[in-house]
Amino acid sequence: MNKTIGYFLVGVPLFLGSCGTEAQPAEESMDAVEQEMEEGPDVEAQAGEKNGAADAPEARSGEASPLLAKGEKTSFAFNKAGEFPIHCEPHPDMQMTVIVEEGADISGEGAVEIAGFAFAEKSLTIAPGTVITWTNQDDVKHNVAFD
Ligand SMILES: [Cu+2]
Repeated sequence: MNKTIGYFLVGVPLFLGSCGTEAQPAEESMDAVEQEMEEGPDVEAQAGEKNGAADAPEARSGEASPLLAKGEKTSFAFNKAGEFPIHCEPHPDMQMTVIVEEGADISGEGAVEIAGFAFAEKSLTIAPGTVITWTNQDDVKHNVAFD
């Protein structure tokens, strides 16, 4: 009995010791795996959204959406840093500016309502790669045109 207990007592610290040293890297790698798994679906979701807005043309001067009836949407991808002045072709007084710069709070995707003969945002600062979707809420047709 004593030999068994002794062996057991000796064995436990060894076991704990080996377990302790191995457990931490294992947990770290598990965290890394979990983070990768967490990032995985997000990346896929973003890719999916981009695919969903894959039709979204690159925002650039001279580009313009079709006229949007009430409830219709249009999307543009902003991949390059810079300022993008926007207006509505039937109503040139309707204006806004999208500012694209690294580190902006808005990334991935953003939305702007068009209502009351105005873009809901006068100025919108977004990170490169963001897709902005405009939705017309007016009975009158509007569009999104780049100066
Ligand atoms: Cu308009």
